[in-house]
Amino acid sequence: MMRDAEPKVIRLQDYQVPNFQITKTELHFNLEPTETLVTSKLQFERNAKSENKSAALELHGQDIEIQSLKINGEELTDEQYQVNPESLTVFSVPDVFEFECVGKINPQENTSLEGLYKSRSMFCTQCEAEGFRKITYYLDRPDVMSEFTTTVEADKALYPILLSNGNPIEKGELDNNRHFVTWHDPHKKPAYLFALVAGDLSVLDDTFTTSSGRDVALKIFVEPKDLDKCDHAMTSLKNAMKWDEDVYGREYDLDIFMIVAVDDFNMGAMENKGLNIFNTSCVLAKAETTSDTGFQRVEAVVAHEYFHNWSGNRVTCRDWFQLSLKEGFTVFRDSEFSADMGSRTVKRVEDANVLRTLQFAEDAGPMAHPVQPPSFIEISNFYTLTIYEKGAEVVRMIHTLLGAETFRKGSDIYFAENDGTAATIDDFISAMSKASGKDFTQFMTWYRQAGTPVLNVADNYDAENQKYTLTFTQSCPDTPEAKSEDKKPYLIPVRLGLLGESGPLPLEISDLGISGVTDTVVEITESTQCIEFSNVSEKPVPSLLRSLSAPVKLQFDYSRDQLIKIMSNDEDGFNRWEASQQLCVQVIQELMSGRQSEQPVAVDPNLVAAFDRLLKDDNLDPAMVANMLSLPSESYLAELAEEIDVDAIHQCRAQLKKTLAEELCESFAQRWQKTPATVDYKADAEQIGLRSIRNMCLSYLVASGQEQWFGVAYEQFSSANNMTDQFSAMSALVHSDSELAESYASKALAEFYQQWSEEALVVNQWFGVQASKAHPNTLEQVKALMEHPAFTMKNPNKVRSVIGAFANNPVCFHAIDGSGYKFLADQIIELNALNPQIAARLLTPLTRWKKQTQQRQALMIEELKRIQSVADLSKDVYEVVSKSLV
Ligand code: 0A1
Ligand code: ZN
Repeated sequence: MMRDAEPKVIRLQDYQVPNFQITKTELHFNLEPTETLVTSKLQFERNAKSENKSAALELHGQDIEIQSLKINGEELTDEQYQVNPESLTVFSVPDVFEFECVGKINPQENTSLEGLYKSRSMFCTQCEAEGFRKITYYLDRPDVMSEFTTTVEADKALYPILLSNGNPIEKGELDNNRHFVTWHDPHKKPAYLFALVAGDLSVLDDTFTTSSGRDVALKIFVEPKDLDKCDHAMTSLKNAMKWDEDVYGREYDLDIFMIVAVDDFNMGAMENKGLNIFNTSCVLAKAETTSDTGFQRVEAVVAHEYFHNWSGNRVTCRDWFQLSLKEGFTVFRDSEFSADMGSRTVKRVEDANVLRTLQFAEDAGPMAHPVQPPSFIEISNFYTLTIYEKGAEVVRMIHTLLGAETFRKGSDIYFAENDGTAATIDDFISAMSKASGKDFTQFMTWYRQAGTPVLNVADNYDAENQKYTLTFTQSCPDTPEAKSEDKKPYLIPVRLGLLGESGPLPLEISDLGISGVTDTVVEITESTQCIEFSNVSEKPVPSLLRSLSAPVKLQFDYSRDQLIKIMSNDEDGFNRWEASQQLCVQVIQELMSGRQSEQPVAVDPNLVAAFDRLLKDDNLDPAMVANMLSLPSESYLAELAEEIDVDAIHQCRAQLKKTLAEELCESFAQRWQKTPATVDYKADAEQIGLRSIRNMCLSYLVASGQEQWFGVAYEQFSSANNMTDQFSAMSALVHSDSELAESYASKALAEFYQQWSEEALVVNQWFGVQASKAHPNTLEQVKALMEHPAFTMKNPNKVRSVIGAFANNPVCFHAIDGSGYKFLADQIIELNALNPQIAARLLTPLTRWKKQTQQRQALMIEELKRIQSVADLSKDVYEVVSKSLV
């Protein structure tokens, strides 16, 4: 059965200021797992800016059992109000009044993980974007900002720790072994930044002295068993606090900053004022249980949430169409922080990989939307790679165009002008424009138009006049909201240089007044535009879009020789990596055409030779060598294809890996041997680089199929003193397609589980590696894993590591009998009832049917329709399914 009423579309153009403001919010929680009583006392005032001076009071609220409602102390009678499934209307109210509500909610049964819910033995909250309305009736919109005072009352033995935002102002004992703590947050905030935690938690304590000399208490709360995994998060937090003072002049503004780790969480973490709540996967780390990527993720997420204290909390968003105002800017901030803490080029490569495989695919799919979306049905569906990563790229372009100093001036103006308010993307741009005098009119296209622009470049060398010309042509493909021909040209900053025979050539662009440099940024603003370089003494190789200076698809017809030249000589480390990737893409595509025409081709020996030189290069940062040796992922190759042949991509990529492994076996072995295993684990750039090159070599050596290397990998697996080395070795064995490797792999998998069965996050990794194996038996294996005692559909991390990993395992998910699609659809239908946010997110791979072969398209559409026909489809799933079937 289809749902009877179509959910409402919310539009930016319909924005209206709120009719009321809430000056003070006083909350009292009486915590009980199935019957929590929430009493709220709200001081309302009509909003002077609202045009409707006699508007009724309309509050958001969901799944709340009303016990009592009062205005100015008088109980409301039934005729005075009306309750709907998602709102409460009080028909007639004065201009200034106190509203009191007592409501009953059931945290135990709240499996959506929005609002107040239980995670294992603890109570916690998630209010962004619209979860607060599941706690109490409220104006749950970010432009209603209020001062909160919160009293949490609970059983003292079960919940000795009671937390909320701000500073603790009172605590005490109560009858029946209960106790309470009252918290006051002096900073006005929207309800989405509210948080509450209650549990039996251990704490890691530290302090930070701010630049103006104030001491801030830092606390990380975790379950007692995890107390030994908090040090890295604490160090990251202190580094982030210092960095935000140094780079942005932003000081922390409360006496206490708290982080709590919870096991059941829909996203990575949440920036609630003074009380950040984290998915355990983004806060816990120790050498034995956490890989290098895990350590880096903790550092990045801790910093991200901390940075939100200014970009998000002090200055928040007027409405959810401004989401990228806080998210894009904060991702840009955290990625610069990570670059400063580790290796800048490596960080840029990692970010570019995410952007180009995942965000570009989103921009080409049915849910494509601008960085500022014009409409949505369910805002939870818009916490996307476009809002976060593309939004960060847009801020990065502003930084590139303005330069660090002017950008900082702009950010100071932005914070000063908007402090304590709910702002818009236009406010941010206006501050940047004031700081620089730059006109951002054309630049706004980045916020308003969806789709990844294509930047085609052609060159011409006029030897006689020593002139070199680059012709740039830009276009943007069709997306759901607009046709290609109706799209406006972007302002694209292109960082570039020219390579000559013996090094970088000096750049002279007289039209732009550029001379004497070897690296510059040109602004492409027209659909077609030429840049002319003078005094160019030889035909150069252009190094374009250095550091990925704009989130576009660059097309330039590079020869392999030119790519090899950039790969070994460019000043820009990012473009050296990029050239290695393009070279591999060309070779894999050549193998694929050979496969299609049934005329097998051999791997280009030039690539083999280039990889050999890389392996022998001792001057290059080992982490970069590892990145350059890392073949483009199957999903990136799929993103580049017009029609996706998952099997051809998988096989040709594997063939290239095997060929490189066989032909360069000796070089891989030498590099592996001469790179020492790290002894005292540190998650710093140097050690991470060493482990990555060593494990990259090992993965090739295992891919060579020679049994001796299976033994070596198994030995590394058993003797490793850190998770990076242990897991890389096991993963290489699991992903080997050699039958001989199977016994090593299954032994490792069994021992791994034995060793780590008590560590939930490690077990998730164990789930994930098995669900991502390209093997005909994987679906059966995944079904078996779902019966494993450690698996539960109620925990998002488990769901992601088994079902999510499978849905992103291209060959198995796209099995030609449709079994992968059917399996995923079944899980979505189950999750739709349990946790709509996770259901909608997990659905993504099924919605990307347009580029699949016809046979697969039909099977995918059939499953999407089956999901669409489910009764009680959540708004979340409804929006994604219906948009993907247009
Ligand atoms: N604002 C958080 C992410 C977040 C968003 C939504 C959530 O629930 C729907 C939870 C967390 C961040 O950017 O880190
Ligand atoms: Zn964020």
